[in-house]
Amino acid sequence: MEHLSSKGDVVMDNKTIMSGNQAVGRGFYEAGGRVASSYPGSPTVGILQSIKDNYKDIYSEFSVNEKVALEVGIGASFAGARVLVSMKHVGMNIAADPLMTFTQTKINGGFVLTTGDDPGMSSSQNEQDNRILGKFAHMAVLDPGNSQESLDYTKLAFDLSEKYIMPTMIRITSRVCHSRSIVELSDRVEKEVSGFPNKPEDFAMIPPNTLKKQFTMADRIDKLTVAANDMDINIYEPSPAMRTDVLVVTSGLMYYNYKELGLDYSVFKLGMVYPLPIKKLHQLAKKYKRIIVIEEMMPFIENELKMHGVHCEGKNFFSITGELNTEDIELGLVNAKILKEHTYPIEKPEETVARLPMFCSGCPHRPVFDILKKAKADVIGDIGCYSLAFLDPLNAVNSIISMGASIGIMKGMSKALKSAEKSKPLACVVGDGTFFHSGMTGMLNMLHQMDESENMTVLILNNGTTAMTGGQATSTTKSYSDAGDVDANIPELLHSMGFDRIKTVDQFDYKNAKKVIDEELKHDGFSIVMTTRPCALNFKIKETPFYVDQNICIGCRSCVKTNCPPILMKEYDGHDKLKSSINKDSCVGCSVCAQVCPVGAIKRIEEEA
Ligand SMILES: Cc1ncc(C[n+]2csc(CCOP(=O)(O)OP(=O)(O)O)c2C)c(N)n1
Ligand code: SF4
Ligand code: SF4
Ligand code: SF4
Repeated sequence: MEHLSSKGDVVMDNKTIMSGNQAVGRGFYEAGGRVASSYPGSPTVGILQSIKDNYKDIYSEFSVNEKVALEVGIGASFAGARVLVSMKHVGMNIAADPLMTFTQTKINGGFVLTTGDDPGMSSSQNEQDNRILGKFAHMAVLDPGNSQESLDYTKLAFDLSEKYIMPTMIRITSRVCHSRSIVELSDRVEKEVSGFPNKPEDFAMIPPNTLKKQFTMADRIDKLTVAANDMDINIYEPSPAMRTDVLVVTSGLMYYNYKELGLDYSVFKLGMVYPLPIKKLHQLAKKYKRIIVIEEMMPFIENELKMHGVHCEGKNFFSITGELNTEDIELGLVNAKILKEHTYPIEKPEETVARLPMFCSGCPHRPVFDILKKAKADVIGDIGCYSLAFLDPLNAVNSIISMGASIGIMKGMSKALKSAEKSKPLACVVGDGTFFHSGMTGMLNMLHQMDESENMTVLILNNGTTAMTGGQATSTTKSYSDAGDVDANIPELLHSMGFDRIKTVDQFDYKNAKKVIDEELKHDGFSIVMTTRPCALNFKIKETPFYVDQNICIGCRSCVKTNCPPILMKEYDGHDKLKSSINKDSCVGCSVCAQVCPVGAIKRIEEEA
């Protein structure tokens, strides 16, 4: 018996319980992986984290963005190491430029790219189906449905990558990433790092070389299409009742969700969703009256089958968005008139009190948005914990698109308004993680054709971490804790780019922060304000809490409007009016509420008489 993960999961008879993310990490370890890179994002952040926590011999890094993570991986593969690069689905958009050229080259060490799709968008700004990107990049796409498959497919993906000399993609979904099930472990197989061969025709992608590569890429997909017919992970399960009315074609988690219904139709479970084992499916299609494709999100398998002349149905009956659970699948089959009625029990979710996500107690972002809201500023939001300012009761930002986009969006908006003589002050907010990920280029772009008559303010909320994805280090973490190994100075960086109006404020000095931010919002021209307080949760900040003196409180609710969880209005004996109160256990003592109180009713507990 041994303990495998930092969570203390027990291994017995070579078996343990793992999440899909941990299983991908384990598969990489067992496959002899050497270098892993990633950029944090749900649902795949746990893959690199588990490699970091458990397999110290593997070099692993959270890179500054997905493009760099991919490039680190490309370099390691060129040098002959087995490499795993993981990212959330939208990360593929950032990494697409090197990927679309890398996919033409020869890999040297096996290369696996794991992308986490998020059907239903439980933690994402869009719901893109990366199976399509995998096809676009001429990669084999594997689709695991549970933790064991996540482990096994990762190992298989390395073999395919080396056999067909291509990067291979594992498309995993949120539910598989996060759910835990039994996996069987094997020993690690050591793989040599062969070194970088000096063959520019294979690795330098300029036209004479790239022209040939178009045929190489098409050829390997043709070969894989043939090989797919005999792959163990593409499984045909004939109907136990020998029914020939329906063949269900499905993959990944959808297979297991469908199987919950206990039906006796024939099933074809695809482990590899691109390219399809088309010869086998063609032959089978002849035997069945109807082919029903069950898949989440886009009709990818359905369209592939149709493109190859296999008549099938799918998205007529199943939603094009969101997760498909067993009830949804059954309802789809009722719609398709395959089942007569809906019988699968629909579990009613436990009744809970509806609660919007909100900033933690003492979150350093809160006072910034309180100030921006009071200033009635037009604020363009970005991606990070500060996206929460979009929600009630702050409602302090009015657009959110993608990481780092707020800076360019603000510039475009300002230029358009100016051209119509409708200029108005604009502001945008960006965290340190997002600034380094893709905000810096937007900042440099600001300097081009800078017009000092346009009033724009960039607020950089430097909390020293990538808080929203679980507190991974950024390039400023070292200023706040030992967890960081880089100490980039954002104001100096901006200064060297050519900006001169850069203010740094401690937002917990509320009055001064308000004064500075208000001034910069009013300043006719371009200005930058960087806030300096670290993330309260990640750096476990807990200072002496505050309390409300009910005899001084006038019930004005200014403190409540800062939206800090420990504060609520309540009845006090002997007072008709509701007055504020603070839960001392969850207050971390940031003092912001005390500073907004107009009558000094909020005091530190040590000041209590
Ligand atoms: C392209 C892309 N990669 C990753 C993510 C996942 N993600 C959401 S918020 C966030 C980080 C935000 O960090 P930061 O800007 O420092 O803000 P904080 O959460 O610390 O306030 C990341 C990486 C994403 N949404 N898009
Ligand atoms: S994790 Fe940090 S940045 Fe995010 S809401 Fe909590 S305190 Fe604020
Ligand atoms: S001092 Fe006030 S604002 Fe700060 S954590 Fe405590 S209750 Fe929240
Ligand atoms: S801000 Fe001060 S006076 Fe107003 S409700 Fe809060 S504690 Fe009471």
